Amino acid sequence: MKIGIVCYPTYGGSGVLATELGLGLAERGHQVHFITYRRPARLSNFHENVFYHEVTDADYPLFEFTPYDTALTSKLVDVVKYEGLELLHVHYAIPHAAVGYMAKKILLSQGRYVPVVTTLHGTDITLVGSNPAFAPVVEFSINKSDGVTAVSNNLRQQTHDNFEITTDIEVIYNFIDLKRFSRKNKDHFKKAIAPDGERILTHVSNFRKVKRIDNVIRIFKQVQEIIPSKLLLIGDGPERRNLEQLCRELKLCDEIRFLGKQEAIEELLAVSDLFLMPSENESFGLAALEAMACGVPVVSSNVGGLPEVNINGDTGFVSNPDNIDEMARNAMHILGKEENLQAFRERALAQANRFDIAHILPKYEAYYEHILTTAVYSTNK
Ligand code: GMT
Repeated sequence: MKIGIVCYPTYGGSGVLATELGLGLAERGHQVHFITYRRPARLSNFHENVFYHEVTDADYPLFEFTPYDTALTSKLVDVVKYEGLELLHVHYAIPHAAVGYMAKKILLSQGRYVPVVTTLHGTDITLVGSNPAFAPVVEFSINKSDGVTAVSNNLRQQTHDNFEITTDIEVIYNFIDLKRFSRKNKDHFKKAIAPDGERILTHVSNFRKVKRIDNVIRIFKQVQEIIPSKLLLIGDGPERRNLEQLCRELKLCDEIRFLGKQEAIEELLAVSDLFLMPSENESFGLAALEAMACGVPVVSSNVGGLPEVNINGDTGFVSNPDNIDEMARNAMHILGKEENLQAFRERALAQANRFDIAHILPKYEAYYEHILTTAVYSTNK
């Protein structure tokens, strides 16, 4: 099959998932065309079945805001036509679902039909999508997609709660490639980070408010008062300056390392003992799943799709987002005894195995087939 994938190329779950999906499809013999404004972070190596089309800046002195949506639409029309794409899969509804719809209509006016599948990732429905500045377009373009998937049952439900949805939403969970995350021996990293055998707690995100990294630091503060430990903060974003300030105020600068954006996350997860994700909002929590794939238990909030991924009392614990004390107690329960930690590690890994690419990717292939056979050329969508 020839598939076009539209996503954000930035450091964020939807882009990571879309890129890994494209690479996985290419491995299985599909031809995959990524269409976006920058080469996605995880699309670094050459693959014979992978193509990349950059949406170049359509800038002009008149524009205060570059009309990216228009440039992306034109690029989609072009790539579908000249590369013979059979299906467009757009990740993150804003603005991609509307852009996909527009491209489909332009192509239809030229006698060519390409169905559009939209994958909802989270804030495109919750924080951002429900904002009146976007909501009417989000609702319309979801309903006009030929296929819609959501990354958790909770996100599917939230979509129904927030919008008038007239189309079916299929839940296809996010996935990881367990082979990539299988725990590597990185003892030299461990020695460098925790020279006296301290426990290593980790958080990975795009450092936005919704991730509540201030609470990561506050949970860690309680833990390290009882259990010698270090905290790795991986990623970067708008909250970083405030967080560095908080570390100084709490006098934790020697125990916390800001590592910035990292490509080989699996090497850092390989030395981690616990992953913290106290988010205010999280439709799935791909970063938590990546940790579990390295056998790292998770202490997280209980919002959104997190309880579908992190099983309370089994792969870690879930709590109300602001219950820092409970999250700190749970972290200490896991880290306090070696046998506890080992048991949580094993169960986290077993749970991650259920989300392996080998199980999930065929669900996307089957869904594409279903859309291709049911969507009709003269569709009113
Ligand atoms: O909104 C974000 O945090 C970024 C967003 C993205 O598109 O990168 O993340 C969302 O999609 C991920 C991949 O499906 C999910 O794992 C995250 O839980 C989700 N984030 C939120 O819902 C806050």
